[in-house]
Amino acid sequence: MSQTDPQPVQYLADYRPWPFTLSETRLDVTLAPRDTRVRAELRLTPQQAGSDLVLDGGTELRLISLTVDGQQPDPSHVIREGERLTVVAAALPQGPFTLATEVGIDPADNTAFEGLYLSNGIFCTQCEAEGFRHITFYPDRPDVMTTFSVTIRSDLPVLLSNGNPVSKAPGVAEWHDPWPKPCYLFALVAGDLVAVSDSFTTRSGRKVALNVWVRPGDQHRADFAMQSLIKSMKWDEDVYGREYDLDVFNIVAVDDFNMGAMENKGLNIFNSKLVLASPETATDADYERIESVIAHEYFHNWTGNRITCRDWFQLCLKEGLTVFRDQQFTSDMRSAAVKRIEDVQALRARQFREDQGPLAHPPRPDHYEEINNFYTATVYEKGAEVIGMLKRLVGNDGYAKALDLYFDRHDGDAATIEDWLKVFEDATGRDLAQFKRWYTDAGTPVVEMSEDWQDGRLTLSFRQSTPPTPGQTEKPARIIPIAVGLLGPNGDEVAGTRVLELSEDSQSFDFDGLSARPVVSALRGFSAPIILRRDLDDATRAFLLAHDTDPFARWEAGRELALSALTTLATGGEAGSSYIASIGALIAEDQTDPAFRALSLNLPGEEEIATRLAYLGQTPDPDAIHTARTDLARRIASAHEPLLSRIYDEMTVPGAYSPDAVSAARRALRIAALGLLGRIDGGERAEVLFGVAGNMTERMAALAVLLRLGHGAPALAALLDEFGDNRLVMDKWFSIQAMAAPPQDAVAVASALAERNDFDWKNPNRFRALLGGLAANHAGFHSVDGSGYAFTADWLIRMDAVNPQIAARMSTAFETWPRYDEMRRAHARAALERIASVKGLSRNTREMVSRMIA
Ligand code: 0A1
Ligand code: ZN
Repeated sequence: MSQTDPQPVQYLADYRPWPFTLSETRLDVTLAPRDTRVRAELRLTPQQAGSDLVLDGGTELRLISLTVDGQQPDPSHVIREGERLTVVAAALPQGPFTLATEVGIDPADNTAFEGLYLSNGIFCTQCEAEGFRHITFYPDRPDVMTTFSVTIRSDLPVLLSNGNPVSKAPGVAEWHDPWPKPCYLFALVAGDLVAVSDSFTTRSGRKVALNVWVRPGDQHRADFAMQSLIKSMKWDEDVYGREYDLDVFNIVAVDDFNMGAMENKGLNIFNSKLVLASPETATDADYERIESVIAHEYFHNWTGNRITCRDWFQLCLKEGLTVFRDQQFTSDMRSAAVKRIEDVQALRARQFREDQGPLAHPPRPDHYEEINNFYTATVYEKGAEVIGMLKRLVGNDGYAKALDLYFDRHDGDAATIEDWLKVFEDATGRDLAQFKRWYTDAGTPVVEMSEDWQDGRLTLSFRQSTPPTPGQTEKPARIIPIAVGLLGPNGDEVAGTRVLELSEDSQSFDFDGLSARPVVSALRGFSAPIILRRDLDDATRAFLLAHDTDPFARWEAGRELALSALTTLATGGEAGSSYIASIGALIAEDQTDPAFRALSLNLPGEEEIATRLAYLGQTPDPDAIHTARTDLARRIASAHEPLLSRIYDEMTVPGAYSPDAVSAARRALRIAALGLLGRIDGGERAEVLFGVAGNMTERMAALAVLLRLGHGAPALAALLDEFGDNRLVMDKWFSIQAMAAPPQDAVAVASALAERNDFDWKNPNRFRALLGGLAANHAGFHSVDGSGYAFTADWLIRMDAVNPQIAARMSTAFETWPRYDEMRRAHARAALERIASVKGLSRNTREMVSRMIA
């Protein structure tokens, strides 16, 4: 069912309300793998005389019958054209009427996993963004909201849909969702599933039945997800005053899923990798991610479902806010400082990369061809950063007031970014006209900061600019909050954090009454998603790394030291000693959080070094970067061997494995030390650890060390033997081999893996494991002979015919291609052009590729 028809570009400016109201949807679904029947009854009322009724519906829907108030219209009044079905106005009553349709669909043939499909014998649905049109003819747009009554007929034991259960008898179940919703939140599941069950009593006393549905045998891996759900429900009551609003909350884990998870009302559907976890199969990072995604989908119940988006241009209204809320939740459950650093690292790796390349777009785009291509780091993560800035600007009380007003004013609405900003203006009295540019303008602002010191007065001067992005050349100044603190020469804080608000191209701020020139700690907490440029020498960075009281700024000082050393080394210079000395002092601080020490000890990745070089106007050489990073790691290990070795021995976690933050932090520091020691001990410790570790976190870390050294074969064989039938572990097995292979072997390793029978490439997780693993091997993917690009292009072409969403998402592996040397650029362009020339290429992949070669 791939969409290959050219679809006209959609523009935000063209938004018009739908000319009908829909007061009720009734569905009756009889499931069969090859011939599912969907009967739909829509209760409609025209709002503008003379409007044709235009419904969305995939070209693969087999229309069996259509009636208006029980009568079949004249066939000439029903027109099917592309993905549309029109009943002309002449065939419609002027008042309320019922449209009834029956269609036949083929879930077993649905490899795009959009609409109703089969995953390992489980019927399930994915309707966001525009999947419902592959289930029945419907106004498939988020501003059409109504109640749903659903009847499911099937012999499978578990039959689920949204809302509350009405009845269940053998072979048939009825569900009713009393909360009006757009169809992208519809869900249906049928299968042989078992539940891990619990309950939650809301603060007003509603007892909610909770179920996490998994395949029989996986129950023991679902407890952590259930506990995460209960914590999320409690947190949303405590922090946002938001209660759950149905009698049941169901989560279902499925193996074939294009994204992470989906917030369907009362029936969240999850990629099984974000539900299932046990110590021997999941890493600490997996556990943390499961906790945060369960929270994210649950939080959507208010920010997304009760208040949804008017149109898909407003996607960041629900996604930015829900990511912001899940980040707050994780900060409260774990270490806020560590979470902030992790989020900034992810933002820079994915969103800054997007902003600096051909795919740059604003958090609220104003046009698109294929909306599924806009579930991006800019919409999600930058969308969340923008809310963090708003909160910083209006303060915690202002934020709380604005959110209360948002829920009050817009409950039941399909809202816009304008509505969102208006509640902040009304609740706080602040004019946000200039702030709105964060939503409408693409690109990462660059802020240059300089210092002047005279007679006890420090003056900080700032100049902001935003480089042009595709389609946007002029970038007026934005509101940018810069949090600043001052440290005295002995390292004490002489002025606590103050937020400076930039609003003009150039601005200065004074700090008076200082007895000695302070050291400036800037962009504390990463107070705005910008690039801050300042001239700092290594000694001042080392000072900040030693003394800064703001954990983010402290970590950042270390990062800058490391990046400056690595970029110098990668371009043939000598550097590193200052970083090596400073990092040694930091990790020796036994009282400092091991997670923070681990984050500081992990060197920037090769991709990040390449980004920095490109930013400095140089052409990154992937092989030189790889060598520079490997050499620096080896030097750190040699310089600090006794210390690292002590850390490695001490940071064990006694007792049974627990995924809590404190234990995970110790393991993180331990494996950071292991990674460095592996550079000089021949992999001896890694080999021992792989054999004795009872948890996947340490085993994977050990395996990565062994693979880098080319000694991974026995460990890989052991894992295959133990977990060959566990899909999630095997995904790791595929990805780590492509990711950790020495660069010159990476394409050969990936090619050999792709030949295996268990490379079930139509499964999105398995495909992403291998292709994403190779793309994460920077010097391997960017091999100078173009073999990484060619291999990836071959597989994207193959995947596109089967699952366009996955092919289009994975195509972003190429998004940085313009920054490399001529030879690599030629290979990358050839690969992209080869993809573009495929006949019948999907709209998804076509849009991505053409933006990348524009
Ligand atoms: N709304 C979900 C993510 C999601 C988006 C699109 C999908 O299919 C194209 C599936 C899931 C979330 O934010 O979690
Ligand atoms: Zn979301």
